Amino acid sequence: MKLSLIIQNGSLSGQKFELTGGFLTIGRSENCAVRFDPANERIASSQHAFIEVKSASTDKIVPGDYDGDGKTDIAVFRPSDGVWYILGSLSGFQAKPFGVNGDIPAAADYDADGKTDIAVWRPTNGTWYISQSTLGLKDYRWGTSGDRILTGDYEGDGKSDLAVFRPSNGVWYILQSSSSLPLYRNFGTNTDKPLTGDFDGDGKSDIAVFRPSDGNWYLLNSGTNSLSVYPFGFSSDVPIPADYDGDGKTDIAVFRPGNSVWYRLNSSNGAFNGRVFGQSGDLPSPASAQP
Ligand SMILES: [Ca+2]
Ligand SMILES: [Ca+2]
Ligand SMILES: [Ca+2]
Ligand SMILES: [Ca+2]
Repeated sequence: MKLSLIIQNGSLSGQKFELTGGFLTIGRSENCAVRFDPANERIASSQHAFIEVKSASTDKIVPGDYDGDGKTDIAVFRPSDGVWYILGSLSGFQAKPFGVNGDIPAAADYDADGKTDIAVWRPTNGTWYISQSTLGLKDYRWGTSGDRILTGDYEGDGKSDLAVFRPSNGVWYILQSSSSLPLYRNFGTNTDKPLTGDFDGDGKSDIAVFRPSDGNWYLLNSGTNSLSVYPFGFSSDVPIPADYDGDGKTDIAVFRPGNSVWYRLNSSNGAFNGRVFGQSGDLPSPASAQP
């Protein structure tokens, strides 16, 4: 929790103060004091200070190419009002109501027209609700409460498949879009972080997990059906796989919140890359970010 203070009037009007803990004194005569205790989420003030407290944003980052111009668009899903706010690189700003509070955003290209479709998965009934940009509305029940959704094109027909990972049994349940046939794979454990991406570059999404307990990435390459293991990252790292070097293969990458460094392993040449970007409390947002 962080305290954000904005002075509303007087000689300091418009000034902003941010506190993550401790004591702050405001004013020329130092007659206004605020104490903030984040552990107990308590705020106290003297001299009748007016306090504005902003809680952390609950928006979910949902980048995608919604307008199909080949550029990723900035977008968020706001659970509190069920609205998608999209800043299209071609189409500009739009706000589209789709989904309700509690839904998990599942934006992907389900009808293979090159545009990301607005979609949500509802844990309470295991149903996917998809607003396909060309083929229209579609809903389908796949998965159950407690599952983790992982959109991707696992059989390579260009359409994103409905896919969930069930932590309780370590099974991936994939509904292949081309044949409507299910594909089940036992891969991963309860405490793994399930991931997907095309790590071997064959045009099909690969099943993968990051295991915080040993810092290993376990990849099931779709091209050869073989296992690859890469030690990369600490238990507290956030896995952020994406194709950073642009060779068509997803690169292994993590964001380390403690020092705001993006670390990655380039798939093209195996080179290690570390770069500071962002600050404490930021959410990393590669184009492949999974909510
Ligand atoms: Ca775009
Ligand atoms: Ca597919
Ligand atoms: Ca692949
Ligand atoms: Ca790459």
